[in-house]
Amino acid sequence: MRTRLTWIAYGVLATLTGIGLAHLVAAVTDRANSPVLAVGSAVIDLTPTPAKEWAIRTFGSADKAILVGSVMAGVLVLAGIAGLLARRRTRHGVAMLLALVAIAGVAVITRPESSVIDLVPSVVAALVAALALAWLAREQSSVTTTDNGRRGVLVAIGVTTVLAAVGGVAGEVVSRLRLRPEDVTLPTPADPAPPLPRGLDRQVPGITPFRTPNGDFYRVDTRLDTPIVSAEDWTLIIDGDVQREVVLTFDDLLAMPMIERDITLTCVSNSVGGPYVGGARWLGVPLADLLARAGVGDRADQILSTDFDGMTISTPLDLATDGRDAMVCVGMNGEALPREHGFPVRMVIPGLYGFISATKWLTRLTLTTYADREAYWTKRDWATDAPIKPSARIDTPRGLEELDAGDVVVGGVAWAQERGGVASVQVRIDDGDWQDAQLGPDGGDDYWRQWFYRWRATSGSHRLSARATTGDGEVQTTDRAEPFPDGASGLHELIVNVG
Ligand SMILES: Nc1nc2c(c(=O)[nH]1)N[C@H]1C(S)=C(S)[C@@H](COP(=O)(O)O)O[C@H]1N2
Ligand SMILES: [Mo]
Repeated sequence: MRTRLTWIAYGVLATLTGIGLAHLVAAVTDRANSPVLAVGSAVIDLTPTPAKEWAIRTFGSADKAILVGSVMAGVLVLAGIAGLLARRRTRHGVAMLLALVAIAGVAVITRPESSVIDLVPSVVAALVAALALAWLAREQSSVTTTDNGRRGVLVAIGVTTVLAAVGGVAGEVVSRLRLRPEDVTLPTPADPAPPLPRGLDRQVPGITPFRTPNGDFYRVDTRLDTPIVSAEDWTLIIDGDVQREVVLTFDDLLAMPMIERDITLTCVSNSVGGPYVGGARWLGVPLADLLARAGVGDRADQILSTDFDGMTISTPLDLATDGRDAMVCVGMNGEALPREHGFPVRMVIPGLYGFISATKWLTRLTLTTYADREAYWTKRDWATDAPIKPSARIDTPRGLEELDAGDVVVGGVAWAQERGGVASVQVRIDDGDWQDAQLGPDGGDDYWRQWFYRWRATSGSHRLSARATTGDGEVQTTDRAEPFPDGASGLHELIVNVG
């Protein structure tokens, strides 16, 4: 009995060594070719949909781990049998291991768009497992004949164990660093945005660019680091008050029809005239499509979104589902989301400040109530309902700038998301009348608008003010408010000195 167990263990150990090193080789090339994962994916593909849905319902987000675990268990049982066979004749055990790896090879090569190169990890697994078993078998046989044999067996066991562990662990570490933003191929939107018109960027020196480049986009979050989240392991869970829990992988999300929208994001902490606002082109799945998959129950009044680290943001369900372009985004200005801005997946909802809408590194959407669950900023007494307040910002000239008398171009941006966009911007010099500024091109109601005003500056110190009027007819309020608890208001005003 004891020798049988020993041989079973050799079969298992040899197989783990092969699988471990193959996992590492696959991780640096294409993780999907790792033998265990390839067999696991094949099992998923061959499983009928009702069984798949049962597994997701029953195991939730653990379903992938359970699947990989089951495949591993099956493989190791067969590996144990290979070990037993090797006890009589090494080549029978080796043959069985090769047959086992051949299953993985078939799983790899039958994947769509696979090529012979994809078989490399399987070949590595086969070679390493066969050599390891042969080695263990040889050393084991010599134990009975010589006294030195025992040492040889221990060396063989030690070396294979270390190789198996190092391969497996290094493979996981390497693949976690993979599927980085630059590795993602974004899908073509089913519903693309019209081309963004050329802005006033060149015409008005000093004005904010019409589109904010990703590298210049403001960043506001609670983190000290830039989170490294792998798209490979990412899942989105939709749970809580839903008819059925939904679990999606990154590939599942990429396979859904995407919309593309130009949306100006704004932070509630932005003071009047401040820098925490940016305009980008977002690519993502309509939030409504995802919620429809789950089927929202009738108790929920809040979408509680959770990031990869457990940070929570709450969004009023009625606002998120009132027909605005709420989206779960994978792309920003034609690229995968930069890590700073939520890679691999974030929310963007036009018209709501980011702290109640724009969850980065998103992993979970929970349909719940404000009575039941409090998000991070709700606990800190910020508002739960915080539509973006319309605002005009003066970008040029700068406050306290020294100017020459004569023609001065005053310019900036204004935003009025989900309020019909910016209908007009007006400028006032000192206590004069409000004068209409000229608007730049229209990028849609959820996008900001550039504007400029030609001013004949006269000597002396002057106060410049700007205000926006929304497409819905609302004139920007002069009431001053600080950012806490639901956003700053009041006019952007600055003083310039004309020589
Ligand atoms: N996970 C997470 N998401 C978050 C935050 C955060 O702290 N953690 N900050 C929010 C706030 S306050 C804003 S204004 C936006 C800013 O998005 P950006 O950094 O991409 O500009 O992200 C939101 N999403
Ligand atoms: Mo924010």
